[in-house]
Amino acid sequence: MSSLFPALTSGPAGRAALRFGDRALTYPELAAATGALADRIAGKGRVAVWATPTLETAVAVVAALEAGIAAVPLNPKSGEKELGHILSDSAPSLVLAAPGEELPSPLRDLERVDVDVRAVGSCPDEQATEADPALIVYTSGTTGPPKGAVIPRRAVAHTLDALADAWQWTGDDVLVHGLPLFHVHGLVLGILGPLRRGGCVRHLGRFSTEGVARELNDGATMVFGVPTMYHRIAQALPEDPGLAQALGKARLLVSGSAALPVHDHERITAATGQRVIERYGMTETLMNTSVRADGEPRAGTVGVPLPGVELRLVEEDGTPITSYDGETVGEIQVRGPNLFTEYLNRPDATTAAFTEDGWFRTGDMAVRDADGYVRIVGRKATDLIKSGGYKIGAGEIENALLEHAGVREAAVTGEPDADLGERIVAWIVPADPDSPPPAEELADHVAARLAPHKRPRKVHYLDALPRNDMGKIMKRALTHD
Ligand code: MCA
Ligand code: AMP
Repeated sequence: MSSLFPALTSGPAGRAALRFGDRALTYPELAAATGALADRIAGKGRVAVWATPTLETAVAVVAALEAGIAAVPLNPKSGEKELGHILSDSAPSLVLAAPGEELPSPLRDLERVDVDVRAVGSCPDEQATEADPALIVYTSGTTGPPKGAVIPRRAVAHTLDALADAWQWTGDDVLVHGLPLFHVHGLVLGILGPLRRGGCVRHLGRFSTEGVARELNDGATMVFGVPTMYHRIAQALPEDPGLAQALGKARLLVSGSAALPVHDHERITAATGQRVIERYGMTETLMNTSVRADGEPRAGTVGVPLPGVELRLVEEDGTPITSYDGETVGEIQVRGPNLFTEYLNRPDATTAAFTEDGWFRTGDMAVRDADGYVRIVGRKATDLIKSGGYKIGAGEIENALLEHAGVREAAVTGEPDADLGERIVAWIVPADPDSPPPAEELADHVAARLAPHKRPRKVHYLDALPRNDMGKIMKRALTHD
C-alpha cells in the first residue's frame, strides 16, 4: 500500500513535525530517525513500545509502521499483572523504549532497543499491505483481562483521511494535546494524524490548561482532549481571561472518548465564543462519527457518520431501526474500512463482536435526529465504566480486589463524577469485619496490579453483597450514599 506518511519523503524541510516540550523533530529529521530504526527492526515480529509521552514513542511507532510491523503500545504505568497479560498475549519480539527509561520486571527478559531520535538512516522498502496489522491496542471488556484489538493499516489510513475531510484538517494545522500515547485517541488521532497530514503536533507531556493556552497563543490551531480536560478548562475559564482569549484563537476544539456534558459545552462557548466539536470512536472501530467543521455544531451529539462508515441502530433482536425521530433508542452497529480485524488470540470474542453480515456491535445506545445526527444515550453493559475517558471493566477490578487477602467479596460500579464523568466505586465484604483493609490500601493494590486509572476512588464496606436467588450479585441494589 502507499505510505501512511507521505510527508516523510516529501514534507517541508523547515517545518516541525513533532514537538514535546523543548525537543522537536522536523520532517527530514523524523524521516532519518524512523528510517534508521525501521531498518534495525525490519523483519522482526511485532514490537512493544514503552509508550511514555515522549518523542521516542512517536518515533518508535512510526518506525514500526514504516518497517511494516505491528506496534503494541504499553501504558508505562501498567501494573505487573496487566503488563504480564499483555506481554504473554501479544508475544512481542522486542521492546522499544527511550534511552535511560527503567523498565519493570515483566519486560526485563525481552530484547530492548533504545530509540535514538537523532539517528540517521533510511527505511527499507515497505512491503506491508493494507490488511496487515498496524497496531495492537489493549482495551477492557466487562469481564476478564483486556483484549488486544488488531488494527490494520487500512483502518488507520481511512480514519485519518475521513477526519481530514470532516475537520478540514490540513498540513497547516498545528495540534496541541496532552493525551496518553497508548490509546487510539492520543496515539492514532493525536500523533499519527498530524503526521499523515504533513502538519505538526505539540504534545504537552501532561495536560494543563496553561499548556493549552500557551500553545494556542503560539500558533497552535487545534486541540484534542477527553471531556475531563474540557471540564477542567470550563472550570478554569471564569478565573482566567487569558485562557478564554487563547481558546478563542483555535480553529477547532475537539472532544471525544466519552460524552462531554452539555453544561461544559455551554460554559466554554459562553466564555470563548467557540463550539467544541464531538466525535465518536472506539478502539475497535477507530472513528465512526463526528460533528463536521462545515456542519452545524450541536452540543450533546456526536455528529454524523464519517465518509465510508456505515452506521445503523438496531433493536434488541437485531432489527434495524429506520426512523430518524430523535427518540427511538437502539444499539449502534458500524461497518467499514475503519474497523479492527480481530481480538488477538480470541476468536470467540471476535465472532461475538460481529453480526453474521459483518456489522460490529458497539454496545453503545443512541438515537438519531431527523438530519442524521447521532446522540449517544447510554451503554448496553453496566459493567463498563468510562472514567477520565478510559474504558474500564468492572470485572477486571473485582478480580484484582479479590486477590487482596483482606477481601472476601467484591463488586465494582461506576457513579457520576463531575470531573471524571464516572468514578470507580468498590463494594467490599472484608475477610475480617473487625479489621477491613483501608480504602487507600485497596486503591494502591489495584493501581499496582492493573493501572492507577483503574483504582477505586471510593470504597464501601458491607456485611454481604446483595444477591438474587441464583446467587448473582444485584449491582442495581448497590446504591450510592
Ligand atoms: C494517584 N496516582 C496514583 C495513585 N493515586 N498512582 C499510583 N497509585 C495510586 N494509588 C497518580 C496517578 O498515576 C496520576 O499520576 C496522578 O496520581 C493523578 O491521578 P488521577 O487523578 O487518576 O489522574 P488525573 O490527573 O485525574 O487524570 C485525568 C486525565 C486522565 C488527565 C484526564 O484521566 C487522562 O489522561 N485521560 C485520557 C484517557 C484517554 O486518552 N482515553 C482514550 C481511550 P500522573 O499525574 O503522573 O499521571 S478511548 C479511545 O481511544 C477511543 C478510540 C476514543 O473515542 O477516543
Ligand atoms: P474505548 O474502548 O476506550 O476505545 O472507548 C470507546 C467508547 O467510548 C465507546 O464505545 C463510547 O462508549 C465512548 N465514546 C467515545 N467517544 C464518545 C463520545 N464523543 N461521546 C460519548 N461516548 C463516547
